[in-house]
Amino acid sequence: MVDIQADASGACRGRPNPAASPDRMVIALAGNPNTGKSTLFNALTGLKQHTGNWPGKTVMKVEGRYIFRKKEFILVDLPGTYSLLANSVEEQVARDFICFACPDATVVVTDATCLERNLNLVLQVLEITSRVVVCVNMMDEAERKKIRVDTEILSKELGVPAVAITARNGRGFRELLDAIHDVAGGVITTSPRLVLYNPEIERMVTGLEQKIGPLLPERLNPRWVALRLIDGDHSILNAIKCYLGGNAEVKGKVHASNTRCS
Ligand SMILES: Nc1nc2c(ncn2[C@@H]2O[C@H](COP(=O)(O)OP(=O)(O)OP(=O)(O)O)[C@@H](O)[C@H]2O)c(=O)[nH]1
Ligand SMILES: [Mg+2]
Repeated sequence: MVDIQADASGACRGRPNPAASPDRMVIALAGNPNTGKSTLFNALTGLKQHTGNWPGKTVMKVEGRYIFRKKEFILVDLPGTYSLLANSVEEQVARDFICFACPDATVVVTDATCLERNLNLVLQVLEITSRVVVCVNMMDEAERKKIRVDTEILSKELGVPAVAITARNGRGFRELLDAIHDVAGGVITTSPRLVLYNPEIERMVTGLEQKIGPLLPERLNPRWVALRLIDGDHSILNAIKCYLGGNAEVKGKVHASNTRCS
């Protein structure tokens, strides 16, 4: 089993994930608790991650693999979270993996029966990375409740592929695997919908983004880091320090830029 660590030193300094190669993609499975991530993970990898009908079953990330179109995909089942603001261990594990381990794609698993609530996390992930596939799970339940989900419109609105599945019986898997393959391999170029904040915040973001952009690794989104700093999320400074291999100079410069801006 390939060991993928979100904290693999230097993993994100403009270099792809060390576990990745042209024939091996690293895919993160994110989503709200109880949306069926582990059920999907088990179905694709043949492993037996614990699943059950209560939130918070997956606490740490777990890795498995599957082969599709002669390529190896390392699938990482992340803990369920409602946000990526690092307010809990689960949120921090999920955030750090998506931000710093440089997955080739992140699949956000949502529950078709309460899609609106799930989209909050989708928008947060889209602020971090453009390599996203939105997976609309529990279609069997949605149909039972006479809920219709138009994945074509959803995909257009979000700017990334959206695929409807039922993880329990494998419905929609082929389309999902195609979408993951295409996004991870860069066959599809996405244009994720970004949340725009009020003009004052946008001005601050632009200023900060310009200052910290050159200091950050290529695949770490400066807009997202700027938003977190404006939000007063100091854990991001520690995460940057940690994942940039303890580069105190970078941390100091980012910190100074943030202080000047605020
Ligand atoms: N009806 C239906 N139930 C599903 C489907 N997928 C998963 N479930 C059920 O939903 C519950 C939660 O599934 P999990 O796979 O454990 O969810 P999870 O997202 O990994 O949960 P956390 O680890 O807590 O974040 C389980 O009872 C699953 O059997 C589906 O497509 N349809
Ligand atoms: Mg789980």
